[in-house]
Amino acid sequence: MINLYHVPFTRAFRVIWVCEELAIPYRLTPVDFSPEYRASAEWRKLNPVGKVPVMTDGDLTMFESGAMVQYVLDRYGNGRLQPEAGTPEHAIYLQWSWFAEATFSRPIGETVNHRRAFAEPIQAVLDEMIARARLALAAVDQALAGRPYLLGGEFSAADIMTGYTVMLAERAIKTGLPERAADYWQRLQARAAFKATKAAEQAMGKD
Ligand SMILES: N[C@@H](CCC(=O)N[C@@H](CS)C(=O)NCC(=O)O)C(=O)O
Repeated sequence: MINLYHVPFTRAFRVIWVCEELAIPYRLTPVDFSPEYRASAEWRKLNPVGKVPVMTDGDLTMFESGAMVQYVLDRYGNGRLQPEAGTPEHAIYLQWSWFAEATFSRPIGETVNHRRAFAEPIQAVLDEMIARARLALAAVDQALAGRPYLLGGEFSAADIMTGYTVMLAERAIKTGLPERAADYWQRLQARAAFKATKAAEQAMGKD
């Protein structure tokens, strides 16, 4: 069974969400998110740079949330939530999935790291990162013109990858989401699988 080492509000959210969309069973294992534990040899064996999440499935152990989502789709998805590999539609699906983490999440995550690393954060550096996040958000907003989801009429895992980052952006960018991105975010939150993901996070550690 898929096992996710997870801390609420962090990136395994994407993997839980894809499992919920596909109705695949999974287990959540809480992780001590302290810098000390994440620097420990025990955790570095699972994630060599000391981040979360980590996923296991039988003998397989993985880090990188986007790669986990893709693995779950390819192994258990039966063609759901992504276009057929090798098609132009799949290329655009990959584009948004990678964009979500490599370009959009990156400056947002770095604002968190910067604040944690420096007792006196440099405002100009934070402003530059937020400006890059706003530009990425504007690209998402533009892509949603006349369509409910990034690939058009159908929800895909690219919306899971991007939806998580929109959630981060909403918190980081104090000026609110642009109109189409705001509607998109409402649409994503209304999904039963999104609600089940939130509920699974909330239930963590309570059993
Ligand atoms: N690209 C990685 C990013 C992982 C990441 O930055 N995780 C955050 C939590 S969501 C973390 O562990 N932050 C602590 C740190 O960077 O020291 C992924 O998608 O899995």
